[in-house]
Amino acid sequence: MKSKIEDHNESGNLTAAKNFQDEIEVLDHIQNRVLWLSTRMIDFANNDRPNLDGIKVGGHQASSASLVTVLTSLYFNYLDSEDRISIKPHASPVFHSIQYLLGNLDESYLRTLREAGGLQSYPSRTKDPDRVDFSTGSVGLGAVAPLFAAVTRQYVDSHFGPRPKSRFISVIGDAELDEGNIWEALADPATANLGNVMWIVDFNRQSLDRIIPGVRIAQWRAQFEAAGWHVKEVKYGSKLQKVFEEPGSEVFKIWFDEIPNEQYQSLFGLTPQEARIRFLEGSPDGVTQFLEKHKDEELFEILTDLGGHDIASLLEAFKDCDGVEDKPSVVFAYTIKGWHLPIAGDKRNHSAQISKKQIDELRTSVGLSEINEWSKFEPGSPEDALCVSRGESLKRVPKKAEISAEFPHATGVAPKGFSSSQEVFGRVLTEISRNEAIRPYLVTTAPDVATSTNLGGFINRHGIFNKDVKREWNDNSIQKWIESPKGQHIELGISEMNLFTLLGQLGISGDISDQPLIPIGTVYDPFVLRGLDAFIYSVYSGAKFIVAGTPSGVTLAPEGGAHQSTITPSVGVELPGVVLMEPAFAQSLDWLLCDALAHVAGAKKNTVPDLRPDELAFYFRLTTRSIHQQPFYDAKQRIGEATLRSQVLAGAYKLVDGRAALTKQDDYLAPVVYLACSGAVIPEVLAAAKQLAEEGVIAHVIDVTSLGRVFGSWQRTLKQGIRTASTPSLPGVLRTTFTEKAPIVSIHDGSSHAMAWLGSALGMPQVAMGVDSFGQSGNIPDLYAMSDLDSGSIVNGALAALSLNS
Ligand SMILES: Cc1ncc(C[n+]2csc(CCOP(=O)(O)OP(=O)(O)O)c2C)c(N)n1
Ligand SMILES: [Mg+2]
Repeated sequence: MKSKIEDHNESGNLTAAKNFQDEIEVLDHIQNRVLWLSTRMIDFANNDRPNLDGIKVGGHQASSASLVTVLTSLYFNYLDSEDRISIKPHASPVFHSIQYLLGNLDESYLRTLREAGGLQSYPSRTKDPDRVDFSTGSVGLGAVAPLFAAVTRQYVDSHFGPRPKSRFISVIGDAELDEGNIWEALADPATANLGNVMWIVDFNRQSLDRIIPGVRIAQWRAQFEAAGWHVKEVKYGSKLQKVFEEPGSEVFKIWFDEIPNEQYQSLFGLTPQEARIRFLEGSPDGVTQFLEKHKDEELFEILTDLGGHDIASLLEAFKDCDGVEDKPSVVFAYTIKGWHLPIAGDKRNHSAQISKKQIDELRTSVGLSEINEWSKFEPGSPEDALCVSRGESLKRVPKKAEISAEFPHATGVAPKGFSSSQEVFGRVLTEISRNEAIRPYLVTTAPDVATSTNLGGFINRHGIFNKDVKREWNDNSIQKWIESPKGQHIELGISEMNLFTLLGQLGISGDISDQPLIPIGTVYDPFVLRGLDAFIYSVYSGAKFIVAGTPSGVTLAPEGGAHQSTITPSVGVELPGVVLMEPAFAQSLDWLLCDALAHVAGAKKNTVPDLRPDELAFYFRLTTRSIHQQPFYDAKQRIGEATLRSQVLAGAYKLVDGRAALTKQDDYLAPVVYLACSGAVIPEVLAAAKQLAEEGVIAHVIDVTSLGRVFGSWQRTLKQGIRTASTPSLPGVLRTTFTEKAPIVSIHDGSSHAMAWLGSALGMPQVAMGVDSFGQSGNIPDLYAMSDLDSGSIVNGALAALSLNS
């Protein structure tokens, strides 16, 4: 893909060179307008818009100015409609200004920065009015998203035929490189050799608090190169380059490259005369003499002429990266934080805003007045013509790609004796992949735990994705992991951040690569928290996927406290867009998983109760603990399959009817208690229910298959009550399971807190039992006993609940 500048250059004649110069001039005018609009947009939000709460609105004029040249060069010359780009969070005003000039955003939005329903503080796929490819905000995450989008595209091209070529671009802040997830992403073999990836680092040598100490470029360069990246520096603007061509300039260049960041940055706040003295402090012999011929003002211009603000140098560097097709590229664009603003280079400029007087001066300097300050370029001007033509050529026609397969209610994997939810999860996946209408869209991934989370069966059948066919050196008849371009499992190294980032990109593949997929990831449940930031990021980005956290709770008992999870249910319940599922029995898991697969696929048929737009990611919290399946079949016999299925999908059903279990006496006299539980701890609960029945207590056992859905339903009816100032009605799932007024004991192999709200919903006393301290190595009975989750303690919990009710 050639840039227009490249065409000019290649023609190699004077007219082309003149055209090139003309175009640079037009781009220069555009970047000045972009600088104005982005600065004023922030100024307006803070100073002109009525402020109702007295809180500073904020916005980042300096961070935005830093990227004005880079983003102008990209959007008004380099990018193609197929390219996908992630923008540094604090440059969102620049992005929106450009979208406005390109004709993709109405003028009125320019006055809505950081206003509810207006332009978001940081680019947001789901909340901004203009098209954002990748959300950014939590630094580091948006930076790596395009890298994993490129992995996804490689997968899509390989399985569904090549899409039109895209370049995956990240424009990131230099301090973002401090985030560990960046280096985890680079280190993973899955992200290697992607020639269509380019990162542009806004190398302004400043973070939020400070000037970044020392000179770090050598270290960054070495780290990128070690990861197999092509590294390009755009350090010098044309004025500097010209001086470096002068004889005797070597010593000046050496000092310019070696001067510490802090010393260099301090130049910006000085007068030209002071700046010369400061620059020369500590310089080697010869620099002072070499620079004598330049007057102070001229020298100041030279010293502050960095490549990241030189359009031609930037475009040349991007072109150079296009030529490198076998590895990702990173461009270090040396920039000035606060470029062309009075706060340029100031170490305190991160949140600084220029004054009204300075705004007025800036407005005048770009040839605008208060009357036309938000205008686009004069119709018919070369700038207007370029805006219009670039707007046209960057238009993207979304392709409507859908998965039209019909999904079954169940695969029929229904073991009769003992089985664990983790094992059944693997079997359901393998089974559903026999369906040829569904199989092509399934893609699994795991951070080095595929075998231990039961993905082995699926991988044996469908292989590992590798863009090249790999020879199998060990002939293992049990584990056949064939690597090929048709493999459907993407194996990752141990990085849960990479897992959730990849799931997020696979989950928006319908949008980014015009091919929806059904992504499924597995991870040890305690390490969900290790990838939590990327989990949140992916769901905030609107990605749909399934993830299994397994094993969970303290059931990985011998592995000790570091491998046991307690607070993950709360994460699953509380994260917007995430549905926590914790089915204990095989058939309930089969129903829920088939339903989740259909939902992620966007299939309109067979989803119960209906399409649920607020459900994006399905988080199955599973276990390796084998439990006997018979109690579930007994419940099915009692309730009927269709009703039971709809209750399981809604999130809860009555596993044991305490009245039916009570045989010895008249039940109308007996006390009633609800034992509400989820997952692995069910055998202890059933044993407790039996003991209670023997003691004349009616103990109903409620198996909560999806705490997420039950909580979601309750929140909906509660909010409805609040909004209409009426008594909240009980959601159907709670009405059909908790049919009588009775105290509740919740029992969970997780923090007691996650289920502790049930009593308030039902208006009854509750005793919440769970795991509220770090575990240790042991066996399940020992660890459950330590947390009072053994059957005897549960009986005592029930008696406590009854006494609270008396
Ligand atoms: C994960 C995370 N931690 C902290 C912040 C707060 N923060 C916002 S910008 C910033 C510094 C960014 O510096 P850099 O990436 O170099 O961007 P610049 O403003 O210099 O362009 C910090 C710490 C954040 N947004 N995300
Ligand atoms: Mg910076």
